[in-house]
Amino acid sequence: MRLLSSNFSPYATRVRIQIAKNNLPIEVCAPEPALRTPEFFAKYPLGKIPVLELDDGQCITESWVIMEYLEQTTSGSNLSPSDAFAKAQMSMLGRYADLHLGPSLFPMFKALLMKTDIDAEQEVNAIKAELAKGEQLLKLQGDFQQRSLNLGDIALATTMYFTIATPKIYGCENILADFETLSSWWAWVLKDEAVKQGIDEMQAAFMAFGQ
Ligand SMILES: N[C@@H](CCC(=O)N[C@@H](CS)C(=O)NCC(=O)O)C(=O)O
Repeated sequence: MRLLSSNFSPYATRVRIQIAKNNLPIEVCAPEPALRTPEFFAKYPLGKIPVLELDDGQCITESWVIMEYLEQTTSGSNLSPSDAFAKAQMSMLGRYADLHLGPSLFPMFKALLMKTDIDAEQEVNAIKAELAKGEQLLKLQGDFQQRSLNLGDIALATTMYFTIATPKIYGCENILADFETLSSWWAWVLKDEAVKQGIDEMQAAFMAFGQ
């Protein structure tokens, strides 16, 4: 199997973290054909990475779908609870990352990439409004320190990296400052070696972009 990936991508980084955690024999490579080419779209119709190519040439796209597939096909993995409610809680973290927190960051991230003007204060407030939801969601889920790290944590961690790093460039030193539960969750996930390594890879790619 091989994973079409980029260290800059929070979505691809989630899958690389899972690969590292389970020591999976998956080759990680750059998108090929190149992204945004007709050849890429012809082969991978959704046009995005990550893509997991199976040994028989079949492809799976969408990071969460890839992660669930790998979890189901990896014997002995414990990144997804077997209890249905615990699993729903895990998925809520993943959905929160992709449908709430991530989109709140897009305008600021896009302005950074395109070097266009933005009302940074307004955007920071929009991101904080979504962080407030995540803070409450995590609180209601009980003590994360009492359970093991799961796919939801991994998905949220890579989105959280950009949620912290992007506003910093616009002068917001610690966007998590007012969110006690999210701050301790962030410190907790970073204690995991594979998560830390994935975040470090993204950070290096993000820093290289700014130079
Ligand atoms: N919902 C998708 C999002 C994937 C995504 O947006 N990937 C970006 C890289 S971070 C991409 O491939 N963009 C296509 C492009 O840059 O043309 C997932 O979870 O996999």
